[in-house]
Amino acid sequence: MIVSNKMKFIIVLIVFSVSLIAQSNRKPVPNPKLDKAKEALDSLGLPGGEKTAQSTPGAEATKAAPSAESEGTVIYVNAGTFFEISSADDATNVDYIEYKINNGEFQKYSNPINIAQEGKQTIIYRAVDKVGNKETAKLLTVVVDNTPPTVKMIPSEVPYSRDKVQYVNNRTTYTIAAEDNSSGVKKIEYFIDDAPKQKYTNGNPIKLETPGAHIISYYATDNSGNVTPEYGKMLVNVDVNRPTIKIVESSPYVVIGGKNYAKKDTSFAVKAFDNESGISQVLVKVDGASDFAPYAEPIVFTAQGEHTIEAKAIDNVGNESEIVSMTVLTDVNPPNTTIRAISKED
Ligand SMILES: [Ca+2]
Ligand SMILES: [Ca+2]
Ligand SMILES: [Ca+2]
Repeated sequence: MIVSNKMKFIIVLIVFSVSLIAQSNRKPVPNPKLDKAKEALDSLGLPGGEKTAQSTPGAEATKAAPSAESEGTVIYVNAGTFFEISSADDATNVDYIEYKINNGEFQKYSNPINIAQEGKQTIIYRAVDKVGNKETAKLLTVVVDNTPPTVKMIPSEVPYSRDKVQYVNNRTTYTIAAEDNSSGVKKIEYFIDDAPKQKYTNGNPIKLETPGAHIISYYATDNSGNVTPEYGKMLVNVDVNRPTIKIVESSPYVVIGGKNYAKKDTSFAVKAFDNESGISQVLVKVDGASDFAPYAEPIVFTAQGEHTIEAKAIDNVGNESEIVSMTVLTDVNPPNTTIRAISKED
């Protein structure tokens, strides 16, 4: 799926005059980057049919280095970009085109230029006609960037790892951040499972509400067209199910007058279940306490009378169970037995 941008062959046309002639077999392919380059060239204010009147040898030395202000629009390219220079003359034809990269020496132009070295570079170029008129040199500033952006995903809550599965709830959101030190990040894209890719908008984190396992794949493109070669991938399992919970007595109740009595030494265990992220906390409220407290071990009542237990559980991604409760009567007092002597006549 990933096409290395180094594989892309892009020709940027640098046009000296209005006579744009396709001289090369290398036809520019329709490409946004090419359009961008053309826009950049347009913005450099390319004159039509310009022909310098200057013919004094040696005078070009000062003209060959335009001032920093004239660097104009910077275009971002990568090592797969080629620059084709063409020129036309209104009378005596072009003798030759020459160019130099940065502070190098002028050299005759023959084939499209490729700059492999990363960083900001200038291409200075001009042509000379058959009678020796030397064009005022022009300059194009390019930033060669061959390094793709780095990209990372930041979930709003840290997923809970259980048996090598990362669990999240359906309230978690996902922010994607990309960095590029050279040409800058142009766009971030992502797709969920096999759905079509979407553009990621900063400040608008991704939501994942459908229960079950999902993969968010994400990557970024820089202004030179370099794409993160290996997509970032976030594998999560969305747990939307509340835990289940129950209170279990250690012995069956004794029912007297329609009321449940606990047998002596009966204990009450709270049991919670969650098949996905698992149980994080079990909380109980005994005999109408004001707050829930962590449940540690089975509860035994030692005071005579009515008792209540309320219990709830929370799973590892924060889903809370419903609250279950039970009421029981305890009788901790043994019977009181008496004996008396009775006469046979009675
Ligand atoms: Ca880059
Ligand atoms: Ca759950
Ligand atoms: Ca009793």
